[in-house]
Amino acid sequence: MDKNWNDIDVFAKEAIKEAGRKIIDSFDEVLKIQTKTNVNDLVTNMDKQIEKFFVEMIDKQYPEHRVMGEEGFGDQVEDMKGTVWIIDPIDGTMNFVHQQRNFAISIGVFHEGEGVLGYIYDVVSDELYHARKGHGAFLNDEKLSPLKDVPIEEAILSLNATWLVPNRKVDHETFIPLVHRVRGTRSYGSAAIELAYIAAGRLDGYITLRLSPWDFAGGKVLIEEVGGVVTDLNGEELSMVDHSPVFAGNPAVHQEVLNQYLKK
Ligand code: 2AM
Ligand code: CA
Ligand code: CA
Ligand code: CA
Repeated sequence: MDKNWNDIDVFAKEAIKEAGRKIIDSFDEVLKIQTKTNVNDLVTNMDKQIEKFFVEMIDKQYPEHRVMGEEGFGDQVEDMKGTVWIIDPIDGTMNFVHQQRNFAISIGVFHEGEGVLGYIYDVVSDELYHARKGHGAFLNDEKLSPLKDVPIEEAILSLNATWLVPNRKVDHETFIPLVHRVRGTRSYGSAAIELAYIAAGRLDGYITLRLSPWDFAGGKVLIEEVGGVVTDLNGEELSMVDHSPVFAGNPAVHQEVLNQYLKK
């Protein structure tokens, strides 16, 4: 191993906590809000400022690493060679703007295509989910347990209502029988938080139709470290350089839902 992953882990956690303080401090200031792909796809000056903060910190400390960030201040990353930081500075921007809660910083650090470090920081709850491949996953200082098998009837499924009404991504009837069968459904509006909740056993499945690598990179490392599964809707491995539908869950729920509802 040519890298000191422990040092990188300590550095990442310090940077994430500092970024969290910057976000909390910004609550007193007026946000500049712009739209991206559509009127409901929001971005603020804080999304940009926090991404720039990470890019500058990483460039200084680890100039040989590359950074893929949602807001485009990092590198143009088209392959996963070497060490790549995949960063969403604020995941759940709509929640950040409207609620000042239920948003997170999400970071995955990959080496030669393999997820090594994963972080999701729910800033307002001060919950830092962190994992290092082969060394366990944690919520703050508490070690997360391997995910237990849950029957579909007792599963809590995270699914946005968007996918149950006519939409451009999927036949809106697809998930109705599954929604009827599970114990309950939830939607938190932050992919990173939903993935962190899977890792913590607070949710048993999460289905969404279009995410980018910065939405799921940190969560994938976390979930895999507790024995969960993160794939596309066909059960195939996710690309770390392309957007994709995402289905994450504990292993039993993931397999059953794939076999009975998705792989048809
Ligand atoms: P974001 O807040 O970082 O943009 C909202 O249901 C979740 O989907 C959030 O995690 C959000 O991330 C993500 N998402 C991905 N692509 C999106 C888009 N084009 N518009 C809004 N949210 C998007
Ligand atoms: Ca966004
Ligand atoms: Ca996001
Ligand atoms: Ca974002």
